[in-house]
Formats: sequence, structure tokens, C-alpha cells
Amino acid sequence: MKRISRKLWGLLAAILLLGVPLPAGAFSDVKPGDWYENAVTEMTAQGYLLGYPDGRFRPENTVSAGEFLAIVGRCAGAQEGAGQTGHWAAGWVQAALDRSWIDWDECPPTGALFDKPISRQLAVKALMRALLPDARGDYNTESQKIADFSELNGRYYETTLGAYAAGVIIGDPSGTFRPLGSLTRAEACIIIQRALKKTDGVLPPAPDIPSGPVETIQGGASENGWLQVKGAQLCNEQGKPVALHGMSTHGLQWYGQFAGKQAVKNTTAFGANLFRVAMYTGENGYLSQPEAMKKKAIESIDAAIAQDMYVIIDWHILSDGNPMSHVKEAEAFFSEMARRYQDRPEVIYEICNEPNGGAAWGKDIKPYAQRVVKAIRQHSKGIILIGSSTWSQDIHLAVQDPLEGENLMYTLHFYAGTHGKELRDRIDQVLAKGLPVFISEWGVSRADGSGGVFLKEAGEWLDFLQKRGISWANWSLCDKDETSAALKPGTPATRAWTASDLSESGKFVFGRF
Ligand code: DCB
Repeated sequence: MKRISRKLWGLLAAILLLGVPLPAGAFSDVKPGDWYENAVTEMTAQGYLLGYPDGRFRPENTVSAGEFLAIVGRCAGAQEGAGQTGHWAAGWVQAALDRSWIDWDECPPTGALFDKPISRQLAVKALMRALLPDARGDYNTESQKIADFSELNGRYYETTLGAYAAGVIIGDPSGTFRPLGSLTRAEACIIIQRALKKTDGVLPPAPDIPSGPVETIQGGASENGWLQVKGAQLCNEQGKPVALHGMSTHGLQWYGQFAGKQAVKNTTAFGANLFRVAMYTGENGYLSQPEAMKKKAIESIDAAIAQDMYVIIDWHILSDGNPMSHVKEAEAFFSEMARRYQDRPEVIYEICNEPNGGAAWGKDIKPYAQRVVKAIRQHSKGIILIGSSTWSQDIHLAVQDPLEGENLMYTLHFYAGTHGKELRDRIDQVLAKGLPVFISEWGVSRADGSGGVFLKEAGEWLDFLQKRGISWANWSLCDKDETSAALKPGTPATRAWTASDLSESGKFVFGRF
């Protein structure tokens, strides 16, 4: 008898240490008759709650952001995401971020807030988004119930009013919500259990997100060789997913000095494996001075090849919004480039930077792309990047009627101060169709190249792209007095750069190569 019970104790201790869900009634500090007993017992039995290794639940302790999001994640049937830190809750916080239950600034994946108390307004938002995303409350009716409604941040109106209307939160006798206050573990259990009951066991469908990060390799052209598109992913010659990161030049006609040997080499020194040569067509660019611009572009391409980088030749249409207006010039130019670089695995062809104005996919851009792709394919099997209407934001329209052919990718351009989730959703739509996306231009500024910088938004974007194994080039490598420029005004192109030469944008972007 003695020996058996000792074995049992050992097993129980092992279960406790491993944090395996315990049978109901297992917590020494949750007693029959406690007001939270039912909620804790039931949710523990369902596997949603884990106690501490010493067998206690500590109901009066303040619930941390990590704890709350982990419980909600389990209740919603989510899988842990790919956490960025070794913290035990990192995967659950990531899962909440991936599903937009919370936003990046509310609990960044870097972990600073994981062990901090979660505010009541944020807890309710995460809970409602996860379990009852469609719950809404009438503003006049519900806000009446909350005596301290004026303390609530407008960002949390929808979810708080929805929670009151659904009965997930029942105003206490004083009628206050204390949006910035914290919750105890027992209180957290109660409101989560109420929300669970309202779902009637029918949980909202899990959003379609990738199951984990795409593991990509970096490295230069000598390591990766000819690139190829497999499904929606850019891969190297061996078929392994690859991610390219680097800078786009500004207009060669204006900032050509930052497209030369030393400038290219400087970006390699900071870890870039991609360089984009933005050859404007309008605005006194190629169409006005074809020989000079071609010479400049070739110099820049050759400098990137010499640094073992992949390099994009960008036909930078902008003020000339419809690529069809100069399709003959484009065919001739790309035909010449593809012949010249037919043996070079480094070279990537971007055939129309940003169609805009009246240019439409079916009528203009697709027929243009078909002609230019054909011209390139006579000489090269290299990757070809294709833009879309509204400054290469309408990828969802392009992929409804995609081009036939191999190694074709669709470009999406974004500016962190202007574009957010609406464009990220389009990317997921396109990936879900099995078509590949390349971010050949993006900025930490607004869409006009100024304003901000919007580093928080840019961080959200880059995390999103990294998770999906998507390559990018940042606008732009120059010292112009605008926030999207990577260099401080007056930085020479003729020497190596240190961190003190970089603008706010440059520091952020170079740090993410
Ligand atoms: C793109 C263009 C790029 C432009 C940047 C920032 O245009 F591809 O050429 O760069 O985004 O606006 C800017 C430079 C300025 C320069 C100007 C004109 O930063 O220094 O003076 O080009 O050459 C976009 C992208 C998005 C949107 C609009 C434009 N948008 N746009 O969403 O509205 O009109 O230039």
C-alpha cells in the first residue's frame, strides 16, 4: 500500500510540474462555495485553465496579459503561434495578434507586457473578438449602464458595448467598468465562462492564417542560384523558400549617386541581399533620355551583381499612369536587358512599377504584361514582377484573371502611414489562391513619401511579411529631405555609412534586413 501511494504521489507531482490540466476540484485554494468555484472547476475540467505547479489557482491574483490571452486562446480552440521570445505565453500572444484579437501596440510580441496586468478594456476586447465577434450593443442603451463610460478609450467602444449587450459583463452595483483597472484570475474566469456559454458551443470559424512562419533562408545569389516560384513562394534553385530584403533607389535621374558601387556595397554591409534600380520612365527619366538612363541602370545592376545581390530592374512608371502608353519602348528595353543578363540568376524584371489613373487590369495592364513577359521569355527564365492598378495595390483584381506562365509574381506596394490591414487582407486572399506576392516597394512614410515615420505600423507590416516568407524592397536609398529616405540629408554616397548616417527610417529598415 505504502509503495503504491508513493508512486501515485510521484505521478501527481509529475502532472503538476508539467502543467497538465488537472481534474476538477484539484486546486487547494478553490473551496466549495467560493463564488468562482463553479467557473474555475468547469473550465479546469474542460482543459482551459492550468494552475500553478504547487496545486494552487491563486484566484485573487491579478491576471496578466499572457495568462488571459492563453486562456482565451485555448477556449477559442486556437493553436499557439510562432512566438518571438522564449516566454511561455509568447505563442498565445502571437495567436491573438495573428487573429486581430489584439493589436501590436496593445501587447507587442517582444514580450514587454506579457507579465503585466491586462487592462479590463483590453481583456474584454480580446475575449469578444475571440469568442463573440459579432456581438454589438446599442450605444445609447449600453453606455447608460456604465457610470464611468467617459474613461473608456473609443477604440474599445464596440467590444465593451457588445459585452454589456451580450451579458458577458454585468454592471456591478456601482455601475462602473474601470476600463483601465485590472482583473483577478477569478474575475477573468467568470467573464470568460459567460462568453463561452453565449457561444452555445459554436465557436467562430478560425480565420484562415498560415499555420506557422515560413522558414526562409537569406543569403546571396552565389548561395541560392536561379530563383523559382513554387506555389505562392519564392524559392531558390534547390527549391527552398527564400526571402530577399533590401533597398530601392530613388529616381536614377535625380539620385543616381545612391545607385552606384559604393552605395550598393553599403547596403550589403548592413545585410541586404536585394537591390532595386528604380528607372523612372516619365519625369525626365528613360523616355526623355533613354541612353543615359539605360547606362546608369546597367552600372547599378552590375554593381549589385558584383556584391552577390539579387537586383530588380524597375520600369518605374508613375506620372505616365498607363503602361500600355509605352508598351513598345518597354518591350524593346526588356528584350535588350533579358538578352544582356540571360545568364545572370541575380536579375529580376519588374515591368510596371505602379499603374494608376485610368489603367485597368483587364484592359491595359494584363495585355501589357503579356507582351513584355513574352519579350523577356525569349531570352530569360528569370523572375518577373507585375504591378496592378491603384499604384500596385489592386492585386486582388489582378489575380482574379492571372497571367499564364512561370516565375511570375504580383507586386503589392504599401506605405505604412497610409495602408494597413485592408492591404494585408488582400495579400492573404492572393496567397490563399496559391499566387505569389512580392513587395517591390514600401515605405515607413505616408504614400506621398513624407509624414511620420510610422514605425509601429511598419513593424506590424514586416512581421506579417516575415511570417509569410514574402520578400521586400524599401523606398528609398537617398538623402532627400523626406521621411521615406534612408539617409540623412547631406550623407555622401562615396564612403561607407555608419548608423549615424541613417535617418529614422533607415535605422529601422536596415535593422530588419
Ligand atoms: C510611389 C512611387 C514612388 C513615390 C513613392 C512615394 O508613388 F512609386 O515613385 O516616390 O510611392 O510617394 C515619390 C518620392 C518623391 C518624389 C515623387 C514623385 O518619394 O520624392 O517627388 O515620388 O516622383 C505612390 C504610391 C502610392 C500612392 C501614390 C503614389 N497612393 N504617388 O497610394 O496614393 O502618387 O506617387
